[in-house]
Amino acid sequence: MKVFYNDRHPLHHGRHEMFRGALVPCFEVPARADYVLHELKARKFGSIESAPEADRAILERIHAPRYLDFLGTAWQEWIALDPRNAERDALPSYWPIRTFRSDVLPASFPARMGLFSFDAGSPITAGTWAAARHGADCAVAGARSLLAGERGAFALTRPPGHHAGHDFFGGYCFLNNAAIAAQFLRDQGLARVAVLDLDYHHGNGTQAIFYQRPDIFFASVHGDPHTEYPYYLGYADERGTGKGEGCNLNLPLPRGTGFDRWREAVAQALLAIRAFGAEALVLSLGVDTFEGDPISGFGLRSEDYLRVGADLAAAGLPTLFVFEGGYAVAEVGINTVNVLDGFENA
Ligand code: OKP
Ligand code: ZN
Repeated sequence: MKVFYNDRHPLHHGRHEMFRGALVPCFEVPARADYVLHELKARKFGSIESAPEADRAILERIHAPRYLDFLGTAWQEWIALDPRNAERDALPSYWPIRTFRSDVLPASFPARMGLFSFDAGSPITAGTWAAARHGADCAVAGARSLLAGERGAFALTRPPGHHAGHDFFGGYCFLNNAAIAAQFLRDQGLARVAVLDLDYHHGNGTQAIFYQRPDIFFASVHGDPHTEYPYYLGYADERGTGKGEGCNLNLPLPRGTGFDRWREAVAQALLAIRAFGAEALVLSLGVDTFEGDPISGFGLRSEDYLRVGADLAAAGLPTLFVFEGGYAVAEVGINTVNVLDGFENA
């Protein structure tokens, strides 16, 4: 399997995120992707490829131009506020919640930060744009390889993407790599594409982007948002709207769910994807479903991920794996490569 590795990912290294009133060290760290790369090499799995730059027009199929402009200059604007800001990451403090306007683009940078975000846990650093931008390149390159006839491909990148929406960041995500890849597959001629999100956290960004779309199915198995991040989306009654009605499937599960029950839900999602008639699958691959994950609550074990990969292979669709969450840093490599190995060697 070709692995499109974002070698610029270390440029995004947040120092702190706001958590329950305190700045705490970031969970989403460069070592996560390093461990995956290390495990790929140790097991001689796949060929590591680099991705050419994708046209900005491909990103604009998913993201608003004014949002991309904001991300591209955010760090410069942050340090222009105060040179000492170079020593701290940019986090928002204000948000235009209900009754405020979001059509006006304020001149104030902190005001724009809030306009384009939904939490205070997703720091922008000096290299965030460079890392996120090249991550999108990797996702597009992975999609291209499926179009060229590959059965599987892996975009190994961070920061992750599935919480990022048309014009907002949050949940450590800035550009929605999976959505960009799915849209690219459509634009290159596939009639129907599915995104299956197996990260512990609901992929609110991906869902929102495709919610009205009859041609891109979104399915997700995740922690129940009544108690789990991102809280405000991911409920079972969200089924899509307008022409997209019936093309969104949420399967929330309670904190504490183990592999057998989780696997049944994934099987249900795959059946729906088959019934939809998808020609390709984009898999948001978070391994924060692992029992040892520090911020999540499912109970998958490392060996379970081999079976996950085999189940995905049995769906019989060309599949692009896109790396998302997983914070038990030392095990992230084994768990991720187990999925790919299970898929390849099923
Ligand atoms: C991103 B992805 C811990 C609280 C949770 C947000 C979690 C984002 C998860 N400080 N903060 O879906 O893995
Ligand atoms: Zn997650």
